[in-house]
Amino acid sequence: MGDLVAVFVIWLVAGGLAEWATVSWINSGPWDSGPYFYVASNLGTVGLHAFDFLLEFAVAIFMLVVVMIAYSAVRFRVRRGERPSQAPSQSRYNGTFVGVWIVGSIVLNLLFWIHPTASGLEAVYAAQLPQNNKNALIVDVAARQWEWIFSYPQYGIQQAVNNQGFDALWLPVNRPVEFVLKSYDPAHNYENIDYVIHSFWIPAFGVKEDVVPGQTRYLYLIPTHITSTKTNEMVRVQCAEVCGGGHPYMEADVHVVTPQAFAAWVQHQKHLQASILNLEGIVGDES
Ligand SMILES: [Cu+2]
Repeated sequence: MGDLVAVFVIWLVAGGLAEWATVSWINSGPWDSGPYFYVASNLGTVGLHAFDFLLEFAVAIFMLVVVMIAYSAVRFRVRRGERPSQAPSQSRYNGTFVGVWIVGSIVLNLLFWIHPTASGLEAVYAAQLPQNNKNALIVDVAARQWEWIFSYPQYGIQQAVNNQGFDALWLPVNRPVEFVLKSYDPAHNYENIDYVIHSFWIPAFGVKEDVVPGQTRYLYLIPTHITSTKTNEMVRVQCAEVCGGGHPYMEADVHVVTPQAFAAWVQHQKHLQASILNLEGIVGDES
C-alpha cells in the first residue's frame, strides 16, 4: 500500500511538471508555434485543439508508466550480494493491475471517441453548412494538369494571377470562403480528353478535398489569420493526389489579407485582366 501511495505522489509531482511544460509549449508564443503544425483557418483550429487535448492526456499517461517502471526498478531490485530469497518478492503478473489497466484504457478510448473525435467531426460538419457561411466569397477552382486556376465570379475575375503571371489565391481574413472545385481544363477544350483526379490541399487550413472529373465539390472555410506562403510554406495550395509528371509542382501561393488589401487586389486583377484581353484583341479597342 505504501508503494502505491509513493508511486502516486511521485507521479503527481513528475506528471504535474511534465504537464506544465507541455501546456507552456502549446501556449508558447503566438498562434503559429507549438507542437502542432501551422494553423490559419477555422477547420485547422479543430484539429489543433484535438491534438493539444490528446497530447495533454498522453503526457500524463506516459509519465505514469515511466514513474512505475523507475520506482519498481529501484525499490524492488536485487542488491549486490543478495540472494534472491532475501530480495523483495519478484512477480511477473498482477491480475488486478492488468484488469484496472484494461478497463481504464477502454474507458479513456470511449471518452476520446466522444471528445475530441465526435465533437471535432460535429464542428467540421457544422462549418460545411451554407447557413453558417453567409456572405461567403465564392472562388471557382479549376484543377488541370498541372495548374490551379482561381476565378472570382462575384468580382468578374476569370483567372487570378500574381505579377509574374503565376496563379495565386487571395482571401480576405475572417470572411467565409466557398470553394467550388472542378477538374477540367478551361484553356484547352479537347474532345475525348481524360481528365484526372487532383486533390485540393492547403496544409495550414487543415483541409484536403479530392477534385474529381465530372463532379463539382464544395468546401467552406474561414481563414483566421493574416498570412501568406512567404510567411510559412504550409500556407499554399498543393495537389495531394498523384496526377502525372507535374504533380509535385502543382502548387499555388496563398495570401490571406485585410479586407481593404483584398479590395485593392480585386481592382488590380480587373485592371490586369482588361489589359490582357486588350492585348489578345478579345476586347475591342474603344479609341
Ligand atoms: Cu494534381
